[in-house]
Amino acid sequence: MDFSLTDEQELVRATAKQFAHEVVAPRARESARNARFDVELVGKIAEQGYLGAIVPREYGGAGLDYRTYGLVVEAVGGVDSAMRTVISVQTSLVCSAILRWGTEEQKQAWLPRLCSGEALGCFCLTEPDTGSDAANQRTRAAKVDGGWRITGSKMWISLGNHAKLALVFAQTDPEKGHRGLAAFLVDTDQDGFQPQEIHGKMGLHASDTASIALDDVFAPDAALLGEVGDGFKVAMGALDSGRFSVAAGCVGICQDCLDESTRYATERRQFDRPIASFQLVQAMLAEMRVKTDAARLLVWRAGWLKDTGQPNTTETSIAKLFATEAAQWCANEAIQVHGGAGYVDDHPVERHFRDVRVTTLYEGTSQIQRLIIGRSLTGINALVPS
Ligand code: COS
Repeated sequence: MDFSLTDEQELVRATAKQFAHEVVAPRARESARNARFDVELVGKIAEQGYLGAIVPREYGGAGLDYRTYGLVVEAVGGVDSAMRTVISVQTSLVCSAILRWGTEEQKQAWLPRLCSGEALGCFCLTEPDTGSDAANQRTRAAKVDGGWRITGSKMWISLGNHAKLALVFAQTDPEKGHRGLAAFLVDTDQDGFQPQEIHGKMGLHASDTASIALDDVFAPDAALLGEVGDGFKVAMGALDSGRFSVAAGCVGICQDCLDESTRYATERRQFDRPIASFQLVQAMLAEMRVKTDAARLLVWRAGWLKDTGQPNTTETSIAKLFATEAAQWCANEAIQVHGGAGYVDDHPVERHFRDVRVTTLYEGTSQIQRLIIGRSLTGINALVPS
């Protein structure tokens, strides 16, 4: 693997960093304080081409490879995880699934609108009683004339209140287990699609998070993504992309914690000298640097595997596990370096500390990533009784 970036990657990275610092960062604190999902800013992110970064240009996307997409996600994730979540969900969970499984008609119908930001998409897998055990969907899809009727409830759905398109997973035949699952491209204007905002989150206050009731929602036959029975693979494939995106966003958090802590430690004086001169503070900065570099290299490796068409589920889980845990650690240490100043939102590390907490939970907990890595080593699926 070549670690040097191409001229194009350098340019995309520099542009994304500038956009993140000049356009996204100045709005992040107020949006978080007011728990405001910044629709206008989502539009600006779309104009940059970031909502369909990996979608080919023929469908309205930016046509980037995964490594370059990761640089964009890192840049935005370094200043605002709520807006980074929009990119991750729209691009990795929804667009990637349509790209991989969609018919030409489905691609033409949705990808240009998703890439331009005209429509937002949400990924409806998790349910109140179905989290890690994703195959165990309680939502049911029943065949009717011309389509399907879907009934159930979904939980923790990012963009669920604003989405025009919902990628909904449902069970068509409980006896078949994960092989009975199907994925549907549901228009959220359909009767019976009822999202409700979730309040009281620890972080990601500026992110739109919904619970969704599906009450006999109609999806025409043309809305089926893949075949009946493909649903679980649609979900897992999308999560391979989504986990990459979360990991890249967490590299951004690591880097920002390091940058902010280094700046603060250099300016802040105690005992007549900058606190950066104390070895114990330098040790914290050094450890942050090590974790940031390691997380970034793991993300780049996963991206390189994706770009070269190689299997990457395990390496993506390794990147997601390491980068999310590293980002939590860095955010915690960054507050330690900032002292009392880090406990209020004058400094972004306060927001990073709250926002990063969900990253070891969503798109597969750290425990699920370890199970995936463990089974790749042993060939034993710990979830199947032996
Ligand atoms: N890509 C494509 N197919 C995959 C896949 C992947 N990454 N991972 C698994 N599959 C396929 C398997 O090949 C298998 O196919 P067959 O039916 O042809 O044999 C099928 O899916 C079932 O796989 P598996 O036996 O591994 O399923 P398990 O139920 O044992 O475990 C885990 C799956 C635990 C890995 C999965 O449920 C998971 O990732 N859970 C976490 C869910 C999650 O991330 N939720 C967050 C929601 S988004 S916020």
